[in-house]
Amino acid sequence: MRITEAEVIVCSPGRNFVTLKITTDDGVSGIGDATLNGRELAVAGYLTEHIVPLLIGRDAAAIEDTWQYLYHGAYWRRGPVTMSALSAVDMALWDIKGKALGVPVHQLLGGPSREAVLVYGHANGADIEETVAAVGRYLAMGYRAVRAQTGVPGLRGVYGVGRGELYYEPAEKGLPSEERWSTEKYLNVVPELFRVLRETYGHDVHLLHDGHHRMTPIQAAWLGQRLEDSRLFWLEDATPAEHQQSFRQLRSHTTTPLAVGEIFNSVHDCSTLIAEQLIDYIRTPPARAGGITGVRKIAGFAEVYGVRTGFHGATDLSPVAMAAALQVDLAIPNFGIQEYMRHTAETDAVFPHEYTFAEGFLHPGTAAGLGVEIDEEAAARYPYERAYLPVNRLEDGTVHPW
Ligand code: EZ4
Ligand code: CO
Repeated sequence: MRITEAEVIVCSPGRNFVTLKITTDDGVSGIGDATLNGRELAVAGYLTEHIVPLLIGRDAAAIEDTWQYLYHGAYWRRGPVTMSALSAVDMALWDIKGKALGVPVHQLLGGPSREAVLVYGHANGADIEETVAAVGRYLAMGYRAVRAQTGVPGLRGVYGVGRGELYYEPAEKGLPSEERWSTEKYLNVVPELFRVLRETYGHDVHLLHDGHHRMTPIQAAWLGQRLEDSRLFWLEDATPAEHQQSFRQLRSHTTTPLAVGEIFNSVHDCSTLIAEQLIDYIRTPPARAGGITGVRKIAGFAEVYGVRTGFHGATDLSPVAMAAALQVDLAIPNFGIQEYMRHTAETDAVFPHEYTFAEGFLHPGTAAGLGVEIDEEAAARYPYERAYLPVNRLEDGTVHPW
């Protein structure tokens, strides 16, 4: 089964997506997600110019060999552009293998370890009252786990606070917008938000929160301590993710469970975090880690140290990435939770998929392969539109992690 064609499809059904479609001489084709929010065309160019020529004529069944060839063969390994490109190739090859053998990919990964995949949804509001109401709407839809993010008095455009839709889309068309930030103001509201949420909904729902890399380790430690009685499922990206050593300090101060890793690309980015058990959940998804092959290396390493997964699943990960994540989630022993931000109807129409939501769980379905397709005619109706994530500044104008 030789690869005869590999095509990069860029489309924008409400937001930009980069998809790789690989076709074999048997007529089987598979798809992978190569979207890197705000840097989409870098990955598209990397694929078109440097990867596609290497794929033509290769054995589509040799997934691990192709992963090693592209990872080590580049010499310039790791990094988000390289690894997003590799992720797309790898997902497409697993999709092909599943279709060729007539089984869903989770059967190739050892079969299901659970009946369905626990997911969390995203509630947000302009203030505590609105956010509490938004959490109630998610619970009414059947969610058992909800991430809560609230606006902060005195700050405009806070991360995680959208327009009250089921999806939250931070990327904006055109050049980057700028937001203003104060960690001190933020810390004034977050403990109170979770106190009110527990008072309103009790302890029989999982609550999560994303700090989005904005606190110093000692600020994060303060927040983690204040949140202990609210018993969060996790506090995510409490402090900038590239400082693995910061988590030693944070971990020694709080029993609030910690999650990090959506911006990581390999096990090397989280080896200290995992081996020293400084985190509870690793968030690096197949779309960032070099596909299913790459994320299995991270998940396997994490399993050894009792760290569970909680893959990133925001709207900038296409339904193709979500389908791939769900195949892994269902199969691995150390699954924890899956982020699930619903896509728009336009996106779902371009990427028809088999996964379904019921009572707070997703199931990847039993279709052969990943269980997702791309409607190329529909995709062609939505050409790429330049878009960026916002840039963040402190109140005095200093650039701060967004
Ligand atoms: O900001 O995916 O947990 N989810 C997140 C996301 C990220 C976006 C960046 O593209 O942090 O909302
Ligand atoms: Co996050």
